[in-house]
Amino acid sequence: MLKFWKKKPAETISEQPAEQGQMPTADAHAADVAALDNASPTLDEARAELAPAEPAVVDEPPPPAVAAEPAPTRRSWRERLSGSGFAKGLTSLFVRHPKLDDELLDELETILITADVGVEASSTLVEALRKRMHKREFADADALLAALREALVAMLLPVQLPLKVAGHKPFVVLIVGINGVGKTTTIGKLARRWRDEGRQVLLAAGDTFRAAAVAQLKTWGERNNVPVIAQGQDADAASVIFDALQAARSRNADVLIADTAGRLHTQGGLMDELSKIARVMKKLDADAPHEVLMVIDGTTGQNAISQLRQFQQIVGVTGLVVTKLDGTAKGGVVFALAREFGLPIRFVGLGESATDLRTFDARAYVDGLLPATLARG
Ligand SMILES: Nc1nc2c(ncn2[C@@H]2O[C@H](COP(=O)(O)OP(=O)(O)O)[C@@H](O)[C@H]2O)c(=O)[nH]1
Ligand SMILES: [Mg+2]
Repeated sequence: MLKFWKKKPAETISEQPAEQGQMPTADAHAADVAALDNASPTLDEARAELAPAEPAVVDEPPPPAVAAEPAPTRRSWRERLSGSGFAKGLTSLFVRHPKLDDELLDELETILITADVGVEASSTLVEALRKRMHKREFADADALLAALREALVAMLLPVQLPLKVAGHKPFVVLIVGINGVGKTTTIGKLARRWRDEGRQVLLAAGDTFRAAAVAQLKTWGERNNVPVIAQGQDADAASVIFDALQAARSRNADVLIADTAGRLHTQGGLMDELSKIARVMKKLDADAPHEVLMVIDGTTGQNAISQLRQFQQIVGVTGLVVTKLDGTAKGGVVFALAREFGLPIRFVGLGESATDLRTFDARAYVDGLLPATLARG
């Protein structure tokens, strides 16, 4: 009945060359199997909880065959962000209204609110600027813009806390968030980034709710030469991820990134699934997951706040990725999230391709959103 635990990684492990200075993966695997055979009570519990599923399929990309995506030219933050409503609104405001007066500040407040900065945060920002303006601190609109820039950067600096993938091997990253926000895409980008940094990465196709989700993850794996652990559609997500964590340990992988479903038949179903995933991981590593990364679509506006609140209750979120900030995103939701939760913003998505994920940088972000200087007519 438990054969699938023992069998499936065995065939694939031998394909992996043992890395220098590390325990040979085959031995590591044997040790894992032995550990399972000796069935500690916690592993028994894990097994009892996991329905015996179809054998996992390890989607090994043929090593030299698929060339990784050619590196597209990395566009600057400003190039990516200047299309946002935020950037456009501010540019046109200062062009239309170069005079420093209360009306300008009222309009500025409206732009900030429209860009999803949040009502409270917007009025706090603007009132602080208003006081300084009345004290004649600003010589011209450029000076006001510089002050706004600094105030915005100050809001974001506390959440500029990059993810440190260290201290655990494998370092387990659980990706959560509602459907369509960019979870699978972000996993693909992270896999590419960490692989390029020389880490051995493994992906777990834990969104078993939709067959397309598994296929999509496999495509990212192939494209970037990163193995994907998957089972058939409707497989138990916790079992897939448990499996993947075992495989990652056997292979001495550096990072395991696990995809999850964004929606199940019921909200309670999603809650149960995510807590089961976390519980089952802990049978193998009491500290796992080491990062619960919630992906938020930057175009969803204030709804992002309630999404995060809900996921906080389901599973302790430890970091955020805000996607789709390129193009038409309003961009202000990043400030609202920073102010409301203070959770680290690890990365932002500035496009759809593999290299369009940036480590969050408060100053680069604000510089990208704001016009550099004011065009004068
Ligand atoms: N423009 C843009 N599109 C993105 C970004 N991240 C994801 N997407 C797109 O959003 C859509 C949904 O992404 P997906 O990863 O399938 O979302 P999931 O359901 O959360 O896994 C896809 O069309 C992605 O290409 C981003 O940073 N910028
Ligand atoms: Mg997905």
